[in-house]
Amino acid sequence: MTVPADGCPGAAADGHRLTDLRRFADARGNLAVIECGREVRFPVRRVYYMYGAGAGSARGAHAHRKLHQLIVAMQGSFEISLDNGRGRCVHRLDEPTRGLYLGPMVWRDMAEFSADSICFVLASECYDDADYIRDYESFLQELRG
Ligand code: T46
Repeated sequence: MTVPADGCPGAAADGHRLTDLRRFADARGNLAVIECGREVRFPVRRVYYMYGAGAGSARGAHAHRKLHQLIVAMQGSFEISLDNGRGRCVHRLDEPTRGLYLGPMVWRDMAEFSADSICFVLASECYDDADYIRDYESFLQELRG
């Protein structure tokens, strides 16, 4: 699958987008769907999830050079702060039917995890440590090209 420049239907030029997932509710409960070509427009090559957050846990503090991801709070809640070098914003994820698409070159910091939180992530590539930028000044320098 070719990843479009935005990586996600309607993604803003700032490299991220909140997207509502399709939900099918009936007497048995709820079923939510993430389908390649619809909710995500990147090939899903990896799935990972974080759970068991301790009080005051902080994660992230990096950007990715090439990776596209969709992040969902499958259970509980957490905050994710985003910075594309031109502006910053904070999102609280607290619904299993809301996904946050993150494209390349967006700095992210995650905090305020509820103890029951499960942060579920679909990623466009297998794990590659070389794709991470973990120093904020280096991130800004790479953005400036
Ligand atoms: C991201 C945010 C939202 C692996 O071996 N394979 C993997 O696929 C991942 C994701 C991690 N790891 C190892 C690497 C580290 O030794 O797991 C350890 C913890 O990873 P990290 O410190 O990168 O975790 P976070 O929560 O800071 O960041 C993760 C993702 O790495 C990152 O891509 O965008 O979640």
